Amino acid sequence: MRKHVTLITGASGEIGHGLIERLVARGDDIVAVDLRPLDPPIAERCAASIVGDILDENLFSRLVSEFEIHAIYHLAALLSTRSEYTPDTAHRVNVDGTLNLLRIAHEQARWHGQPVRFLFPSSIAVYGLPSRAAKAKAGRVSEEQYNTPTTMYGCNKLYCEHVGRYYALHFRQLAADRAPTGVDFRAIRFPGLISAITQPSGGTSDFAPEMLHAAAKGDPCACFVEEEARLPFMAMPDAIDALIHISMAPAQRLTRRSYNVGAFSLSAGEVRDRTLRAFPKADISFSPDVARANIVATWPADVDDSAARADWDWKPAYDADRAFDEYLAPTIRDFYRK
Ligand code: NAD
Ligand code: AKB
Repeated sequence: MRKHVTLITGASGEIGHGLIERLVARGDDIVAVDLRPLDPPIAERCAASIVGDILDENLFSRLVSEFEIHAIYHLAALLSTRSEYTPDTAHRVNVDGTLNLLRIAHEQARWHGQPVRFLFPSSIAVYGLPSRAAKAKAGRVSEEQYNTPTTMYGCNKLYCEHVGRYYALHFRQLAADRAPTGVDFRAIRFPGLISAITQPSGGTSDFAPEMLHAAAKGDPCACFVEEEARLPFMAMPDAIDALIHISMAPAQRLTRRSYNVGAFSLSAGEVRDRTLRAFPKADISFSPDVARANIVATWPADVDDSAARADWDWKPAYDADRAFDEYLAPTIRDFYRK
């Protein structure tokens, strides 16, 4: 008998860290895959922790000979700034990699006869607001608006949302022996995430966590966007909650395959002010990188997450005050004190 497992790709990243702990705590057996090894204390809690590339099909053939996969959290990706520097590689990892995982989900569902839940972290990068004026006017953007991304990462995420929906509903639609595809694809469009215990790299919403982590370490920070640049953000525990919540929602309640989730919206200046309140000696200046700031200008200031609230009872635990006062400031302070 092969062991029933939940597969997590990109497991060594910021979301993977916290997600593994939460899933192990509720009794899931985890198989983790990442190019980078997991921290040993986390790896020890997994059924298997594999250092490998999601583009390596042999890796997955070996894996399915040993494990039966019932859910996939497909986190592996190159984030937005890194993707702009290597767009071809980004397309391979973000799109071809996702196709590999969707194919595995379909094959596994056919093997064991049950749907495979496929959780996909999409992003506010799927939006492309045409100007700063349009962004200011748009306010909270709903899922169907401004689906005109201006980054390779945003294009990759939007396409993968579509191809995920295709795998769930239409894959093999002309086959004579057509059966349900078995791929239960669910995507969340995350805002910029802020973790107290990991630091991001390669993203464009990174300016907010960079400020906080630099302040806690006593390092200076030159913010790469202008003070007025505004994005939606979310504390990492809420992001993990959102993934677990949507994974457990009854399929018949879901009215769409991709959902916005919101928590709070802050300008870079407001992040600086909150950081200074927690770390009064912080040395934060603004030195905008025009190209990166222009990417932020195409992402919405806030999102309309009413569908997630109605369909699977989404409600963030952390607004801006709670996120900074009860999670970020005290946890980051403790983290760097150790
Ligand atoms: P991260 O960069 O910390 O983690 C991504 C992980 O993927 C890394 O550990 C990396 O080594 C791994 N990876 C990259 N290419 C790989 C490959 N070819 N094979 C195997 N592993 C590979 O990012 P994160 O913040 O943990 O994000 C996880 C997911 O959530 C990503 O898909 C990201 O697009 C999405 N997301 C993140 C945010 C955010 O603000 N952090 C916001 C929206 C969406
Ligand atoms: C990035 O900036 O690339 C990510 C995201 C918002 O998807 N943090």
